[in-house]
Amino acid sequence: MDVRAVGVQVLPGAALGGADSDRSLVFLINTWGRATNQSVNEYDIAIDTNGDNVADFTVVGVDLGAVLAGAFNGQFASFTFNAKGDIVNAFFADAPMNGSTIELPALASDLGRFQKPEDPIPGNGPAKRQQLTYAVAAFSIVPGGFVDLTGSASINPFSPAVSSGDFASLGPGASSSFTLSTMTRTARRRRTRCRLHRSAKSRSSRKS
Ligand SMILES: [Ca+2]
Repeated sequence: MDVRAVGVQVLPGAALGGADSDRSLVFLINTWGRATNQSVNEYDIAIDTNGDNVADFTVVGVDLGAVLAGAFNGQFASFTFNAKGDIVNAFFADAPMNGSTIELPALASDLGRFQKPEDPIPGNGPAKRQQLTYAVAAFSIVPGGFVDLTGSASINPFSPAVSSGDFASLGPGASSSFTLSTMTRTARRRRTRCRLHRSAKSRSSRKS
């Protein structure tokens, strides 16, 4: 259970039964080694939504039976907990046997992220407050004793820097195409300038 890479896939809200205005998030963890069944491990994704470096939600990949019935049953699930430790939502995880990839679903709305009106500057996208920061702590349950911690990364579910999660159903011989969207360097610079402008503005308003 040595974590190799972590990322997030953003899908339409409907993919996880959410509203069109919501977003389905799939946290993906890849490990260097493989597990016969991922129920021998637990993966905690600490999610900070207000930038104070304290987790406001935790998406936990863990054995379903262990959480709901107090006995392991070999099915891997994704639970979203709030800061009080209450279960907000749960989904079956995708964690193939003998595999090294764990996919943990969660709805953006369950993490307190909702679509907001566009910023007043055209093309600047939704406000930065929609961003969430995540980091992974992986624990070995069997044999136990191993812990792996990652650094953190941030994503805005409503305005990710790179599009992801495109898919299509194809009949025999059919084809389809996708448009890959990335935030351009100009857009990133424009957003940064906007933030700097706002900080300067809030500093000057505090002085007055
Ligand atoms: Ca926080």
